[in-house]
Amino acid sequence: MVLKLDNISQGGSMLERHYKNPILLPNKETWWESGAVFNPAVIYDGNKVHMLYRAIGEYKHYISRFGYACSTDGYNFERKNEIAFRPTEEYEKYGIEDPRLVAIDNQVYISYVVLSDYVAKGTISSSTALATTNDFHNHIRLGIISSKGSDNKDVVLFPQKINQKYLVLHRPKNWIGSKFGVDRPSIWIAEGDSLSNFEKHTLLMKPEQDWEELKVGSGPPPIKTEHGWLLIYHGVDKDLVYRAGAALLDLNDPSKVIARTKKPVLQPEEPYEKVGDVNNVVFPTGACVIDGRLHVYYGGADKVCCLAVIELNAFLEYILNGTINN
Ligand code: BMA
Repeated sequence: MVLKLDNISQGGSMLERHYKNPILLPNKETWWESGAVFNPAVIYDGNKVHMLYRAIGEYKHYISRFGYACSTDGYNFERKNEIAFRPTEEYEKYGIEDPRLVAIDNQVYISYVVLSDYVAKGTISSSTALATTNDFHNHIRLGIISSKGSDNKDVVLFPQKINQKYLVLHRPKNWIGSKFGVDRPSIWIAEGDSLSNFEKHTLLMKPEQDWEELKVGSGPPPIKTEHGWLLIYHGVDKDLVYRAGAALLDLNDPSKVIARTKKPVLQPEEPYEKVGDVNNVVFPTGACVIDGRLHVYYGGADKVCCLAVIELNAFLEYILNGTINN
């Protein structure tokens, strides 16, 4: 494994983009995904990578739906023509966005952003809802799980209970100010006896570097490794450039951050990350480990789905050492 250290020291991306990028493009043949397909969630069942991705078919209302695609090699994806998950509830009226997939006790859960207000009103407040599925086409909705009025996105569940509790990471946009001990939107951790009611909210990670100056939010659900829970997250700088960073959380007490990269591990460099519906965005939302290689799935410029890969062990070492030596 050759780490692209020169590239990193120049502020480049450490994760290696797949040569087939973008791995999913808008499909002009299908109205609901003709405009953009991005921010993909994945789950790997040991045989296939299942993907739910956000799709845009029109720009007047910009309402998102989810499509489904699946792959046996992790990068050639076969998609279905029909919509996999569409907004039907009042709280989803103006779209469902940015799915995250996780399996807990062999049950697949989808956490996803819901918009109940028309985006163009300018006073959008986002919530996050949860659903289960057994086939990625039929869903059982469990309702909104984010705290009322918290304007919450980037809500991800841990794939198992820890100390008998379910754990969640979330990014309440308006939990800022002296009462919250943080002045910009940050990543919080909370626990619950059920998946619908979380408590003991604790600040986990706030913006620290220039590249994450405006806000940080979780990417894919954390992945369990021997060195801790691996969290890929995004940071937004003052020019609204979205980059990705990585952190390791303590295995038994994930409210403890044991390491965090100072430099981004992926940042917009390729044309499909620099130019799209929103320019200069890499937005990781899915991850899995296949044959020891971490696969990170991300949206490029709110337009296409992409993949970047790295040897998991080398990456963990980098996160641990990078933090210590920097
Ligand atoms: C975030 C989310 C994502 C989007 C990103 C960049 O706030 O809305 O869906 O990819 O902004 O535009």
